[in-house]
Amino acid sequence: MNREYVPRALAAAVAAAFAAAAGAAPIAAAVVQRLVNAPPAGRQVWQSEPPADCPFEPSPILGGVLFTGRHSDYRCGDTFYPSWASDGNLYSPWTDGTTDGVGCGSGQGADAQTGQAVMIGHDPLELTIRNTSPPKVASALPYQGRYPCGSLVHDGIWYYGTYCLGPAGSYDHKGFRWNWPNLGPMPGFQISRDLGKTWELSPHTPESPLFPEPAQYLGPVKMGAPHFVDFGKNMEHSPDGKAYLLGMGAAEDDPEPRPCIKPTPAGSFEVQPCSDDFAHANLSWISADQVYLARVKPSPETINDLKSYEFFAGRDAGGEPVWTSDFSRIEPLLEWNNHMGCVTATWVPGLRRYLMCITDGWPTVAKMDSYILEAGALTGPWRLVAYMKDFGEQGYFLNFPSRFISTDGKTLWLCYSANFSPDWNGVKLEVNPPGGRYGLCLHELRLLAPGEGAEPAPVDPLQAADNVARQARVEVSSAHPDYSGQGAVDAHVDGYPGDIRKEWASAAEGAGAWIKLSWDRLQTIDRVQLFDRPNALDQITGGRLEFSDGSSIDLARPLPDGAARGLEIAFESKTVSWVRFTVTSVKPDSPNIGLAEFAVFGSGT
Ligand SMILES: [Ca+2]
Ligand SMILES: [Ca+2]
Ligand SMILES: [Ca+2]
Repeated sequence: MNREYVPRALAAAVAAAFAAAAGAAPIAAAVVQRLVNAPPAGRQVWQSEPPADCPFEPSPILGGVLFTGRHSDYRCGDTFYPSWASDGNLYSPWTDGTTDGVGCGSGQGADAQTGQAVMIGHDPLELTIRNTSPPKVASALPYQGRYPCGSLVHDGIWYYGTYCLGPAGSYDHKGFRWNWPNLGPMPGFQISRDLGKTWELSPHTPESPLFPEPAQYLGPVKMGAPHFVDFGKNMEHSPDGKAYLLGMGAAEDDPEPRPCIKPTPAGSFEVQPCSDDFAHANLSWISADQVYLARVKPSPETINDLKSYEFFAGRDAGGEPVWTSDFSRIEPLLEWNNHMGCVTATWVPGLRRYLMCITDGWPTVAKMDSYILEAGALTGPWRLVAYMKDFGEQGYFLNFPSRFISTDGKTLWLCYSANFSPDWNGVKLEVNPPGGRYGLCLHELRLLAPGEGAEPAPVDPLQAADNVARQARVEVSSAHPDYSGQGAVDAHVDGYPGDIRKEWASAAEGAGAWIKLSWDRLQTIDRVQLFDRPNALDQITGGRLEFSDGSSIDLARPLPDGAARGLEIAFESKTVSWVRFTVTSVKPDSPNIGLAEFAVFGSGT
C-alpha cells in the first residue's frame, strides 16, 4: 500500500552505484530508469454545502471529507459495487463500457447484458481486474434497460441483482433529453456457485419481479435498484447474519413532483409548464424521494423468495424499529423528497458506524449532488457528514468498498463513476475531483472530525524548487490548437480528458515530435521524469534525451499510457544549458503525441 514518492532514496541508490563503480575505468555513465507515481493531484477538503431544507442533523463525530488526491487510473465500464468474498478477492458487477477487453451494454431491451469481474489485489491503485465470464443476457422487456444492482458474495455464492429502467436511455420530452427517467422493477437475483464462471437465471422477470411493484408499467417502486449493505469480508460484521438491502423509491401519491424543464442557451435548464403524463424523472436511475430497507438470510433458496424477506415498516410507540414480512406495509427509512437517489451503505469497523452514500442526480444528465451520512445502526438516526454539491461534477454510483478501509476507519476509498453525459442538452461538465472519469474510479479520502482541518499536504516533488524545468524556456516541434509546450512544465500531471492546459500535445505528430527546455544559466541536473499524455489514444513507446553537453540517453521502456505513473531517468550529474526530448516511437495511430509533464531535477546553477 505504500506508494509514496521517493526521489531522495533513488538519488542515494544512484550515488551508491557510482561509489561501487569507483576505481573502474570510466565507461558509460550509470543510468537508472524506473517507474514513479504521479504526485497526488486535486487534494482538497470538499466543502459541505447542504441545502437549507436538509433534514439531517450534522454528525457530532464526522464533519467533513478530505480527498487526498490519490486515485486510480483504470479503463473499465461503470456500475462497480465490489463485494469482499471469503477468498480475499472483490467481486463486482459492471456494465456500459469495456472491461478487460470485453464490451457490455445494459440498455438493449431483450438483449440487455450485465458484466461481472473479479478484482484481485490489496492495493486499490494496482488491482488486477478480470471478467469471470462473458456478460450475460437477460431480457429487460417491457422495459429497455436491465442494469446491475445489489451484488453479494457470501459463503462462496454470488447473488447478482438487476433492475429495470425505462422507457429509453435517451428520452426527449418537450425539448429536454433525459437519461432513463423511469426506475422499474427488480427481477431478482442471478446466482453463481463458482464465483462468476457460470450463472443460474433468476426465476423472476421484469413482469414478475421479486418485489411486487410497480402497480403499473413505468409507475414508481420503493425497493428500487437495491444495494446490499457492505458488512465486510464475507459479511463478517452483519449484526444478525442477515443481508440488508437499501432501495430508493417514491410513492404513487407524491406530494412533490419534479418539474418539467427545458435547456437554456447558457448551458443550464429552467422550469416550463407541462400537462403531460410524465414524471420528469422523479424516480429515475439516479433520483428518488425516499430510501427503503429490507433484510433476508441469504441462500439460493431465500434470495429470490419474497416470503423470506422482512421490510422496515417504521417505528412503534416506543421508537423501536418495526419489521414486517408484508411488503405492502413497507415504510421509508429516510425521506427527503426530491433530494434522494442511488443509495449504498458500508459498516466501518474502526468507527463502529455505518456510512451511507446517496446521490441526487436529478435531472439525470447534469451535475449531481452526493452526500454522506453516518449512523450507529442501520435504522438510524442518520446524520450528515458532508453534502458534496456537484461531486464529480457528475458523480454517481458511490460506494465505500469495505476492503479498503483503514484500521481507524478514517481513511477510505470511494468507488464511483462520473461524467457519462457531456454536452447533453448543452450542459458542460468538468472533472472534479481530478482523476474522475466515465468508468470505474477509486479515490482515497479521509474523514475529518468536526472542526478538524486537513493536515499539511505532503511535498509535491514536481512543485519543489529543484524541478528546474519550471524555469526553462520551452520550444516544441508543434502544438495542437489550444495546447502549448508550457503545459509540460507546469508541475502538474494532467491533460485530456481532464485539464488540457496541463499537457503538451503536438499538432498531429508522432515519432519525431520534440520538446526542448533551455536555461539562460547552466544547470547541474541528475534526474528527469516523463509522464505520457493521460489519454489512452496517444502513447510514447520510445524516446531519446539529448543534452547540450553532447550526451544522450534512450528510454529503456515505453511511458505508461495512463500517466498515473511516469518514467524516471536518473544519471550522473551533468551541467547543461538545454535538454531535448525527442519521441522516437509511438503506439500505432497515436493522433497527437505529447507529454503531460517533463520534469528536470538538479541543483540549479
Ligand atoms: Ca418527488
Ligand atoms: Ca503538465
Ligand atoms: Ca497516453
